[in-house]
Amino acid sequence: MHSNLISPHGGTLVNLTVEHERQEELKRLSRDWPSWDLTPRQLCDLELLANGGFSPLRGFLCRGDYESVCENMRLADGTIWPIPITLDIPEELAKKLDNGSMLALRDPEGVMLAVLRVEEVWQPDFMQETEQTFGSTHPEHPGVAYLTNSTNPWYVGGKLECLQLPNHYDFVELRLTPRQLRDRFATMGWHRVVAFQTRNPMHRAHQEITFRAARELEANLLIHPVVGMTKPGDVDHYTRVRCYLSILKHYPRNTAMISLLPVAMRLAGPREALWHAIIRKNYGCTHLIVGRDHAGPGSDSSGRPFYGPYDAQEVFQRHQDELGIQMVPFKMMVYVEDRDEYVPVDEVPKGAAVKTLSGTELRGRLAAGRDIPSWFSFPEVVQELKRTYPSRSKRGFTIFFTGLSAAGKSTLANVLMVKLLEAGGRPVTLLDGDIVRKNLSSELGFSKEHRDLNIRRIGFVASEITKNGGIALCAPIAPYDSVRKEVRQMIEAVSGSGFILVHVATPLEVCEQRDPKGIYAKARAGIIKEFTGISDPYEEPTDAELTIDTTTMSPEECVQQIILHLEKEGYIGPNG
Ligand code: PPS
Repeated sequence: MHSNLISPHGGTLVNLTVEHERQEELKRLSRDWPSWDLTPRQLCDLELLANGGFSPLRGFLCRGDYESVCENMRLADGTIWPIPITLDIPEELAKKLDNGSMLALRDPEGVMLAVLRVEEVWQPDFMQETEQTFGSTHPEHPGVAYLTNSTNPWYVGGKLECLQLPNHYDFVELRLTPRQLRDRFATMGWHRVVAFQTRNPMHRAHQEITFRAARELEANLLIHPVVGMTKPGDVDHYTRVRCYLSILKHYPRNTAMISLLPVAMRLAGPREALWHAIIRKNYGCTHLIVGRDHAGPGSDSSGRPFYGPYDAQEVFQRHQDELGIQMVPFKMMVYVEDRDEYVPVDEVPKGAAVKTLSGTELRGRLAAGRDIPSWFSFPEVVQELKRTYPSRSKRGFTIFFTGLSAAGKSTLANVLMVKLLEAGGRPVTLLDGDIVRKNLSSELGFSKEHRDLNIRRIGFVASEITKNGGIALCAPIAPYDSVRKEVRQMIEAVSGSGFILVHVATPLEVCEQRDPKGIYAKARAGIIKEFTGISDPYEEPTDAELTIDTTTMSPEECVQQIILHLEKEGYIGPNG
C-alpha cells in the first residue's frame, strides 16, 4: 500500500475560468472572430478542461502532445495522459485559422463558453489514432466508429480561456466540480475516498463491490457515474441517476455520496481506466475501483471481446505510482445462492451454485415483461427500469419496408396500418415513399446522395416516433444497404430493438408488368433517369427480418405474416 504517498484531495487543479473583466473584453473582441458551435462530445471535453477535471491540460491538444499521447500515453513533456483531447473542426473553418487566431467556442444555443487561442491546425491520421488509442480499427468499436463517422477532419489545438461552464438543468445539485467535491470532502472530513465509476444502473453486485472496497480501505465512497456520453444504447442517465439515488439509501448514513461526472467516454478500456484515474484524482478521490473490463465496449458482433477482462487492471497497476491515485481491483462478482451473497468469482467456495444475469438477459426480461429476480437487483431499481423500459408490447417500433417501385410496399404498409389501428393502443404513422417525397424531401432527386439523405430523414422521423412509443411504418425504395443499416442503428439506439426490416422482394419483371404509374415504361424509354432496377442499383438486404414476395399472395396474406412476426417477438399481444 502506498496510501501515504497520496496527498488527499488531489494535487494542483487547473482553473481556466477568467475574471469578469476579461470575460467582458473577450465578448467584445469576439465579434471579429470566427466561432464554432461545440458538438455534444466537445461540450463534455470543454467542461472538464474548464473545471479542472482534465488537469493538467489547459486546452485542446496541439500536434506534438497529440502524437505523443497517441503513441506513448504521455504528453510531450512526459506527463502521463492516455486519451487525446482534441477539437475537431471542418475544413472550411480550419482554412480560416492560423497560429495566433482566436476562436470563439459556443454551446448549441450560441452562448460563448470559451475562447481558444489557436496554436496549431492540422489534419490528423484517424487510422493511426484508432489503432494507437483503441488498439483496434474494428468499426463496431464505438470509439472507432465515432472517430470514423462523427469526427471532423481537422484538429485545432491551443490554450483556452473560459467564460462559463456549459449549462445543465438536470440534477443540478448533484453536479459538483472538482473544486466543489474536494471542498465537500474536506468539510466532511473524508480523507480516503474511493470512487466508483459507472455507466450502468447499479444492482446488488455493484453495491457489494462498493461496500467491500469502502470496508477494506476504511474509506468513504463516491458513486461517480458518467452522465456525459456513454456507449450508444446505454440506459439514459435520467433513469440511472434515479436508480443511484434509490440505492444510496442502502448505505450507512454519511458514508457514501453521489456526484455526476459530465465526461464523454471513449470506451478505450485500459487507456480509459488510466484516464478515469487521473480524472478521479482531480476530483479529490484517493482510490478508484476497477472491475472486470473497465470502460471497455464489451464484444463485437461475433462475440470477440475488444479487451481482455483484466487488461485495464494490469495497465493501471503498471502506472499506479505516477498516477497519484490507487486502484482497488475487483474480479467479476457472482451470486452464491446458498449464502445469499455476492462474492468475487475467485472466492466462490468449491462446488457452490452461482448465478449471474448478463445485461443482454436483463434487457430481454424487461422487453418480455418478465420478472427481474430479487437476488439480482433492488425493487426500487427494477421499478425505475420498468418505467423506462416497458415490455415490448407497450414500446414503440418501426417497420421499414424496402423494395422496388410497384413491389407492393405502400399497399402492405397501408393494410398493416389499418390492422394496427383496428387493434389500437399505440399511434401509427405511415411514412410512405411518395408522401415523404411530396413533403419532407420535396427538393430531393434520385442520386445516391439524395436517396441516402431521404432515407436518413425518414429514419430520423421514425426514430422520434419510436422513441415516444408510437409505431412508424416506412415504405421507401431505400435501395442502399449502408443507409438502411444506419437507420436500423438509429432506431435500435432509442428502443433497444424495435426495428423490423421487411424486404418486399417482388421480382423486377412482376413490378415492371404491374407498372401502375407507367413509370417503368418511361424508365425503359430513358425519359426517367437513374430508375431503380432499370438504370440504378437495388442492393438486396441480407438482414431483413421478413422477406415477402407479393407476386402470388394477397395483401392480407402478406400482412398476416408481418402480424405473426410481431406477435412472436412480443410487439403486439394476442389482443393487439
Ligand atoms: S428512395 O430511393 O428510397 O429515396 O426512393 P423513394 O423515396 O421511395 O421514391 C420512389 C418513388 O419515386 C418515384 N420515382 C422513382 N423511383 C426510383 N427511381 C427513380 N429514378 C424515380 N423517379 C421517380 C417512384 O414512383 C417511387 O414510388 P413507389 O411508390 O416506390 O413506386
